[in-house]
Amino acid sequence: TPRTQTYGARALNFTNPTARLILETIERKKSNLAVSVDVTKSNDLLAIIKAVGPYVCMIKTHIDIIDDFDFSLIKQLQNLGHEYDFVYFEDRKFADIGNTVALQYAGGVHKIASWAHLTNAHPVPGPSIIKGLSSVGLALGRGLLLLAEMSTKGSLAVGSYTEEAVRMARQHKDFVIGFIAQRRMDGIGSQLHEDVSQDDFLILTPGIGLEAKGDAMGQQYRTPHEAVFESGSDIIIVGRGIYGTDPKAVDAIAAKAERYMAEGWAAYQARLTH
Ligand code: S5P
Repeated sequence: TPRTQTYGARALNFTNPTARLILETIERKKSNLAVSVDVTKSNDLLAIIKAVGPYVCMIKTHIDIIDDFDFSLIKQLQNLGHEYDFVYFEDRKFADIGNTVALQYAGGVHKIASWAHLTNAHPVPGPSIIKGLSSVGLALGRGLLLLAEMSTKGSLAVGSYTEEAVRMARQHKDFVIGFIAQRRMDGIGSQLHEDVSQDDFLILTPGIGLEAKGDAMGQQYRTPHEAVFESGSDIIIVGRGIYGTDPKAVDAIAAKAERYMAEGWAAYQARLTH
């Protein structure tokens, strides 16, 4: 099963080029760490990416929180991506009808589809949201994650909602490459007599922290070991646990990234042999 396959071997389970690129990058860099850089100034964003670049397979952005956004920032982001060998995940959390999300994904100020390898969507509108986004992203080789679960206290993405999200993904495996979730989704949402044993989806897990248990706004943290070893997650997403409160403290930020990378990789290696 995917849980005990190496990342490199799992690249062959996918036809989507972004899924393959992510798995090959993880294998090459021996890092299943994605850093979520939720800062509001372009210069801080670039400085943090430079600091954590050597330790990540992926950088997750919220491009719409950048106060001084100018499209020239994208070229600089792409250069760093090439220099340090990681992919971009724009955490846009699309949630509208197909026609609207296609416009939001392709255009506006941020032109997400033109640079983000990966983005995500809430399954709440149903399969039409995948249709809309894939009409833009599929031909570009992009990938999509569905938010099957959330890390927050009282999340409504549970039970049959999560199961339906997995069913929607199974119908669109060319474009939907995985989930934002807190655990593996293997077998979840499968219909009677359906063989899903060969299904592979990437599980990206936010709400990861080694020190805090949560924040004042409902975020809940688990450790890399809990996510990757116990729950079978593939990629840990870490934000404030790495960049803390001072975006200028780049040495401390780099050291934290190295630590999370080591913890995430150790948990994966332990998983392979258990
Ligand atoms: O369920 C979720 C899904 C996401 S994508 N919970 C989350 O926290 N996220 C995102 O992960 C969130 O938008 C933020 O960018 C990041 C977590 O940041 P941290 O600082 O709490 O690690």
